[in-house]
Amino acid sequence: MEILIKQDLLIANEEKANDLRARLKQHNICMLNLIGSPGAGKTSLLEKTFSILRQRYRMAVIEGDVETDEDAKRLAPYQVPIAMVNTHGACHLESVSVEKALNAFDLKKLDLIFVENIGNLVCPAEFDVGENFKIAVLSVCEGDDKVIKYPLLFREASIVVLNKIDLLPYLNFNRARFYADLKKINPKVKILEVSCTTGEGVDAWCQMLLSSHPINVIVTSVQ
Ligand SMILES: Nc1nc2c(ncn2[C@@H]2O[C@H](COP(=O)(O)OP(=O)(O)OP(=O)(O)O)[C@@H](O)[C@H]2O)c(=O)[nH]1
Ligand SMILES: [Mg+2]
Repeated sequence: MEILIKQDLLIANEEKANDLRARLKQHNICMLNLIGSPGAGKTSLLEKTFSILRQRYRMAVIEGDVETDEDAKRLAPYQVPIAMVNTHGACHLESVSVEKALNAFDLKKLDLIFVENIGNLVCPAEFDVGENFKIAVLSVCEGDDKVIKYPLLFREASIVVLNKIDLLPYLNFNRARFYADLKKINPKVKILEVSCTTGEGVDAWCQMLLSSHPINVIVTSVQ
């Protein structure tokens, strides 16, 4: 057997992601890739963000899910353009499906695009989808050991949003350990504690996105 073409899928994904980043840059758009376990609070964070920032930023969301339009329906009331991607089994988004989603938007009318990746703490971190920054969303319910057990995402993330802090009194989540592990593998990471239920910390998250163009804000805050 003679193999004429052997293409590394990860390389092909990366090349496409670089093209997407360049295209977004032409439009001065920042794209943030939200990654976290099922139920960590990615959609809840988007709900809060859209309700606070939609008058100030022209935002859109690429809503990734294995099946259903449940999350897209939750975000519909905020009147932000939504492109839904159902992977029908795949545990992460790839740049080729993000490209199709981007084609659904009028990029001239956007400043900020969120990608809600498939609920999964492992695979989405391996695939560049053309984002400017990866944002890890972890809820305190998942435990303080997740940084060392699933290091890739926490190493790659520019920001870690620690969600559900309203539940801390009922859990044995060790904040000091979580911070120490995170700083060890990613010294520049910015950590934001929030509760999407009580709203605590959500202003700080929005303020960070607001202070100027998100690309500048995040780059500054992680240096
Ligand atoms: N107590 C508490 N519950 C929260 C908080 N944020 C989200 N939840 C709840 O956690 C559940 C999961 O939240 P989602 O926002 O759907 O999580 P997700 O990360 O989008 O989940 P997938 O899309 O399935 O990966 C929902 O019932 C939320 O109401 C929080 O800060 N505190
Ligand atoms: Mg969701």
